[in-house]
Amino acid sequence: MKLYNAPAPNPRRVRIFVTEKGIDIPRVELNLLAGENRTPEFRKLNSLGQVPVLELDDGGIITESMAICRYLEELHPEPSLFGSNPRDRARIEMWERRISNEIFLRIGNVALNTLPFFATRRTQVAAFAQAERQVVPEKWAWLDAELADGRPFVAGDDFSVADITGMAASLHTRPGPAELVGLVSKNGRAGSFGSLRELPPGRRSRGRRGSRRPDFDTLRATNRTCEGPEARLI
Ligand SMILES: N[C@@H](CCC(=O)N[C@@H](CS)C(=O)NCC(=O)O)C(=O)O
Repeated sequence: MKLYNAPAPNPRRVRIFVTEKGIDIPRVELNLLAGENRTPEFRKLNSLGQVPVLELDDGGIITESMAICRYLEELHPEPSLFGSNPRDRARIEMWERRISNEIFLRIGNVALNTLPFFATRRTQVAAFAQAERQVVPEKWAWLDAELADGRPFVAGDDFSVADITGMAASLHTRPGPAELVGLVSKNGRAGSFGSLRELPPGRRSRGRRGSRRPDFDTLRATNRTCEGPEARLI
């Protein structure tokens, strides 16, 4: 098995997932800036020219971060990150979709429509970027209010793939280009997604029942923000 990877938000979701599962998948690192994802060879793996891509030992290909994660969940059911009963599975899917649609993809839309990197790859619509930019803080506030009931993780008692999408949304901009500044809630309950990374993987997804998400402000005050450990952990 091989994971085609790059330092970008969707591959990051898979990297966090793989880290939480405690599995090791050889990676092929692609340089997106150099267009290594646009070559005819890579397009044979993914006609959209995007990462992540999982290449199986029999040559089969799986693209789409969540499809890759679901496949890995089937192969390695423990610790469960998609839920282990019908109720949890539905709640986790619900929260993963909500965070993805309401926040993660919107920040992505700002990036796609403002970053010079994408200018030669697509038609950028500045007004759309601006509209999405305005909505993102409202959505973080919405999530913050949802989490006010004190649940330890976004879909309930356990760390799940929904938290991973929240983490990836938080990490879009840390560190990030100027175009994305201000799109991440660094405070409050939603802000603590970023700091989930501060926990060793075992603490996040194993034996975690009853544990609480760390407070982002505390971590920031002690200069343990989430920028540093990312390269090490994921
Ligand atoms: N829906 C896909 C999106 C994949 C995607 O947008 N990948 C980006 C990186 S985050 C990419 O490869 N962009 C390179 C490009 O468009 O040139 C998924 O969930 O995996």
